[in-house]
Amino acid sequence: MTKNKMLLSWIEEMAALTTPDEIVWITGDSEQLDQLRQQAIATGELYKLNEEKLPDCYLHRTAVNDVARVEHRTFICSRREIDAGPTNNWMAPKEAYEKLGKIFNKSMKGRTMYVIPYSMGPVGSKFSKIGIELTDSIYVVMNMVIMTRVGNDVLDALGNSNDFVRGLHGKADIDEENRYICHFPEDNTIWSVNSGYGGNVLLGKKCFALRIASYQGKNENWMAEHMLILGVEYPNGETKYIAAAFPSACGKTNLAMLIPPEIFAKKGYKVWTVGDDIAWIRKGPDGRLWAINPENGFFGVAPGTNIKSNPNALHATEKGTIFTNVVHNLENNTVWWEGLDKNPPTKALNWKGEPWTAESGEKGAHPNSRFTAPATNCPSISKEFDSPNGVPLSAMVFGGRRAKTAPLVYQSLDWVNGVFVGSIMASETTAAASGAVGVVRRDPMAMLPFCGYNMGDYFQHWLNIGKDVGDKVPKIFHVNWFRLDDEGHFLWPGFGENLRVLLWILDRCEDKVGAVETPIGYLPKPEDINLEGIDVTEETLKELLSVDKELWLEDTVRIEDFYNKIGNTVPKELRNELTKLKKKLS
Ligand code: OXD
Ligand code: MN
Repeated sequence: MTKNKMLLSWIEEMAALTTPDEIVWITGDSEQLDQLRQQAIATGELYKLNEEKLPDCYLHRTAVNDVARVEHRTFICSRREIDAGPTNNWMAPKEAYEKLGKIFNKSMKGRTMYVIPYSMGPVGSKFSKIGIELTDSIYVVMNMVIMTRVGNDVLDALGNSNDFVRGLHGKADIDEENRYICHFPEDNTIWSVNSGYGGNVLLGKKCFALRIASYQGKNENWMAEHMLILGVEYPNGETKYIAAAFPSACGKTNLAMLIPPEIFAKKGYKVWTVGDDIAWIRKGPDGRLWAINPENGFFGVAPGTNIKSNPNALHATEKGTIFTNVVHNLENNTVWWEGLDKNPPTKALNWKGEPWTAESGEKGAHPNSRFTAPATNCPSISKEFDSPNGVPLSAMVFGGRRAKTAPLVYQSLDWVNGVFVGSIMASETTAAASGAVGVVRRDPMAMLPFCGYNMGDYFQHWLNIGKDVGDKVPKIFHVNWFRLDDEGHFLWPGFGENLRVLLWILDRCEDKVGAVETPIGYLPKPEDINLEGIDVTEETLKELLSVDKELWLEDTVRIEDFYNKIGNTVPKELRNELTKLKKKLS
């Protein structure tokens, strides 16, 4: 298997702690995976769905107390508390190892420990990093096989190197009171215990590819970001790439898999999906920033996904997919969720496995129910998806859900101002339909729950990258698809029509169109957003592009509070940007 002494001795140590009956190395071989699936089916951990309608697809139900990421149980265990910073939960490494060590102690007795060698990014690419996850869950093995590149070739690529992330996951008793997701950035280590839910246990995703990787990126001069990556192909065949960060539940997967409106499709525009959640970004040989999607699949939210909202995502789930906490349609042994279609099954089990009908008035699928689908299933997957060199970024986009404050789109003045724009990102939490302005949650670069170190140092890292890359940096923009009129209606149709905004962004990157300078940055001239074939009047567009100085001034107060909460690690340059903005607004 491997002669890597560091790896073997670490596994020995973890096995001595958790005392599994057996240790099984995941080779990537399909026969082995088949065997494990059969085993999981026999114990009820996986349920095999209709082979004709959903080939190679399975249903899984988590424990009722274990349905989402647990931010209050997620810790950054750096040696110094200041290095985790005030926006993260912190525990001293010694305390964390001791506390979790007691919970892990003998926790795999009577179970098997699976050793999953996985690569984040194409195996062998200079962007890529290797992790080893030890777990007692076949569900985790099956998900990791979809979400990452798993198997013996990863061990070959690792060789005798010590450069791998050590992940230990144990289901233990799925006890909420003793659930911990601990990250030790200085040790390249993640320990996760007492959960079986995706985001807490698929250690390659948020734990490694964002929290640990953001720390690695700071030390190694690259970036790990909570960003989708998409390519816009022009009728002449040229493709330009955009990376975009939005807080959870703002439609990243939908944007990444955008279907061009017919009027653009007819002209020959296409949109290609490189990634829907995470981007690893570094300077390429040409001096520009290049990005890869380190994942190999989509761990998407099921409810709301349908043939209209996101046909590409829906098609991606038609084979080789694991569904978690959705409705089990007993009529034909398939799955269903709210928002899939208007025909809920009449004979069905809800996400808890109880008999359920839509008439009960209760939701059948858990709101955070998920599909784990291979990226290659997605009809819009980019031909560069597997490229070891990644794709060059023309633009970076930040966004949030703001009823009134942020315009449809604006461009930052330069890189430093763009970092400022990312650092003040925010989203409103309440339902938009009522028209009420919701509770604003600041979520810089959509990284608040995912940055593995001090947020102020993270801002500084962005500034450093800008200095290093110089004038070849991508241009930075902000979008808001969720602007409301005074009656609480969305002003912008969203979905595929967002391509119109992306095209303006790319035109700006090429200096093809002018702009209007405002206190917050450059806004489109209304005539530069193509409204051909949609029901958006010029008047509505003007409203979408308006900037209410009073609201912005109010916002600057909250931004200052937020900066003060982070404290004196916030770079001086960003404080200067805030001062300049205030001056321009008043
Ligand atoms: C996710 C999230 O699951 O951001 O991707 O919460
Ligand atoms: Mn995410």
